[in-house]
Amino acid sequence: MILVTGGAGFIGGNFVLDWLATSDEPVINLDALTYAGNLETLASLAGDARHVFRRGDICDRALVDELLKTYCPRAIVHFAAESHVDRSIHGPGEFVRTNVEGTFTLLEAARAYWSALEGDEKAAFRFHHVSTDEVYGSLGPDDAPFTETHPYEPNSPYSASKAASDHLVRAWYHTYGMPVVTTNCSNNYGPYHFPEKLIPLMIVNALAGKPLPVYGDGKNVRDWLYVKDHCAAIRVVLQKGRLGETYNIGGWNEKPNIDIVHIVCALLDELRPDAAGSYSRLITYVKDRPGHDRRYAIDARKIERELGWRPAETFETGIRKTVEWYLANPEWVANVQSGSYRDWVAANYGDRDDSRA
Ligand code: NAD
Ligand code: TDX
Repeated sequence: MILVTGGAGFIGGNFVLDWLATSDEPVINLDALTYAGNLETLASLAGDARHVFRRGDICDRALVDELLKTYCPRAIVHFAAESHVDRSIHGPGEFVRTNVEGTFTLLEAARAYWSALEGDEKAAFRFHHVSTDEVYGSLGPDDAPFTETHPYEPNSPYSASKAASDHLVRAWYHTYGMPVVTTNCSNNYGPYHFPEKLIPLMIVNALAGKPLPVYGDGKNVRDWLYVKDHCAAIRVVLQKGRLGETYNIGGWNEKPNIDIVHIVCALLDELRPDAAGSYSRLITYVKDRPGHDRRYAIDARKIERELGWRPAETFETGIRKTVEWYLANPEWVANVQSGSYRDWVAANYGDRDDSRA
């Protein structure tokens, strides 16, 4: 049994689906179901006894203690977070609460649980912290990609809160000897991505004939990785990553945002032609994001060399799969956009907790 936090979100949801497709080891999935948590992503697991879902907050120490005591997981894979940079600019408090306080609460609960384990069970336990390349700050055009020893220079409330959580995890290793590993991954894309993020937003807006908002000059660079490659990397690190280490995960796929938007438009032109002409006509330059990091790029040589992980998808194959997935799943998108997936949560969990959305 493994305990996954945030397993109803984009990457956590893909991870749970992938995990149960490749292993019979059960998952206990702890997720608060904020605006970003969507159990429709996990609908294919209905009735599957290997997946136990528990709605709850990672800041709730009593609940985390209860789950650890009841299910005795051999590992915790910690995805739960507030994840959207623009939201962090307008409301940083929730980012500090979930990303910093929540990680602290999990670490303390895990430490108490792990301390009481014995023998092989104690030796096998690990706490895997899922983090981001944004903690390293912004690169200039000629700078080398981020390695694991790059200084931390977070610039947004989101990246600062993730950096703080990374530091807590590191300290719990050095101070208490907790068996932790941290991974710092580049921008993910793929199925079940909430359409507030660049790639899904461009797909759904284009299909609706709405403007495609590009921040600033569109030349900010992100390094893109297909979400299932990230999930595979986490599985490998969980299996054989060295304790106390950090591993960067990325696919060597740097691209300016405007190029991404053109690629999405070209795929839609091919797969769902619009009588009004190319979707690129909808591109609209808008005001820049405050403190917008110019460039991220991941040097993934450590995980490749030490653990033998390599991405299976190129950007070309991954982005085609992604656009095809959104075209094939209009209901998932419509339910997210209309908010009706929240009603499903209310019907199944007895309340409509939008206070933290
Ligand atoms: P997401 O926003 O799609 O999902 C986050 C999930 O966490 C949601 O299901 C939400 O309900 C849950 N959650 C939020 N607050 C919670 C709380 N207090 N208690 C319990 N559950 C809570 O995020 P994502 O894009 O899937 O990111 C997952 C993790 O991966 C995050 O830690 C993020 O920092 C990291 N990451 C994301 C990317 C990316 O490109 N999306 C890249 C690198 C790292
Ligand atoms: O409408 C938009 N227009 C636009 O130009 C949006 C939503 C974004 N952008 C730009 C901003 C970024 O340069 O596109 C780039 C990608 O933006 P996001 O999708 O918001 O992702 P980013 O800010 O790079 O952060 C993402 O990757 C790292 C995730 O949201 C984080 O959780 C992860 O850690």
